[in-house]
Amino acid sequence: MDVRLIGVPLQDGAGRLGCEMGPSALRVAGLADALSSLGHRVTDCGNAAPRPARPPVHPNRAIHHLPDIAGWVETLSEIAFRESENAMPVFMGGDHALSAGTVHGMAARAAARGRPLFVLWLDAHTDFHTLDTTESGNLHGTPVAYFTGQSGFAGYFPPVPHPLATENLAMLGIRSADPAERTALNATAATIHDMRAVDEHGVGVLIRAFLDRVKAANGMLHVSLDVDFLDPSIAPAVGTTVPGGATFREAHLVMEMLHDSGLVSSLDLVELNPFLDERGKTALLMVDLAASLMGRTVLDRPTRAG
Ligand code: 4U7
Ligand code: MN
Ligand code: MN
Ligand code: MN
Repeated sequence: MDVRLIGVPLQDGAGRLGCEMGPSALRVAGLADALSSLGHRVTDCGNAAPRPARPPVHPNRAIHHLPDIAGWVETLSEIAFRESENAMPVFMGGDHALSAGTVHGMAARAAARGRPLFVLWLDAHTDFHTLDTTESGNLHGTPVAYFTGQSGFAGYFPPVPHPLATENLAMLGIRSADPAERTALNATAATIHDMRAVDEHGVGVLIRAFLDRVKAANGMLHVSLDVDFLDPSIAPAVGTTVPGGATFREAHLVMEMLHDSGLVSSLDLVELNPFLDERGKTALLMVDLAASLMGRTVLDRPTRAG
């Protein structure tokens, strides 16, 4: 497969600095080599740069960096559309606000192919705030509301001609949702598998049911992996840790099943904050997970000294 790595040095959507270094850390951790050793043709396209900021100021005074992030959304949507024509784009974040742009662009790609887009959201959080409901004002908490076409973004972010149908959205790993997000999500058809569902059924059962639906619909699948999907004990390099996350094997099993499905058309690796890492362990884990998604099996995983 042709894989295009796109660095997104975006950190303004998160509450603390450091995600800007995420693309570098993923490169240093060997992402390109890990994927090419699996037989893929990998091109590192370098880092994306945002459009100039869009002017409007929002009445919610808590919001940070709205015009700058709107510029990123515009440019990332175009890049996702372009790079997905004949290849699989892998976005190396950067904070999760970037997914507002990548999913927007992949929705345009799916529409151009006449196929439905599905999104698998692997995260501790639902990221379903609108510009009106966010209290932290950190826009990495808003991409899902944006790309599913919830109201309140018009005039601030680019228009959404192809909103993701919420029945095509599955979230896994959830263990933190603010009241406004819960209320809004409960009114949608999205599938929300929180950690309690993972405990009760196991990730395999949950993921298989979703993949069966994607396959039956001849869908394209975008996967968005937030570092905080993982338990903080194995993935400390994130500003928004929440205890009780996915284990090493749960996360790998998700990736392995995604690979077997052959359905994944694009991937975000987001929220890595190398400043908070312990000797690169989170960056290396993210690379290993990407490799599992791209075909590495348990038996060919390299052993690394602790
Ligand atoms: B991430 C939060 F209040 N909901 O809005 C908010 F809990 O991309 C967290 O998933 C958002 O890491 C987390 O700030 C965004 C908070
Ligand atoms: Mn997130
Ligand atoms: Mn999160
Ligand atoms: Mn975060």
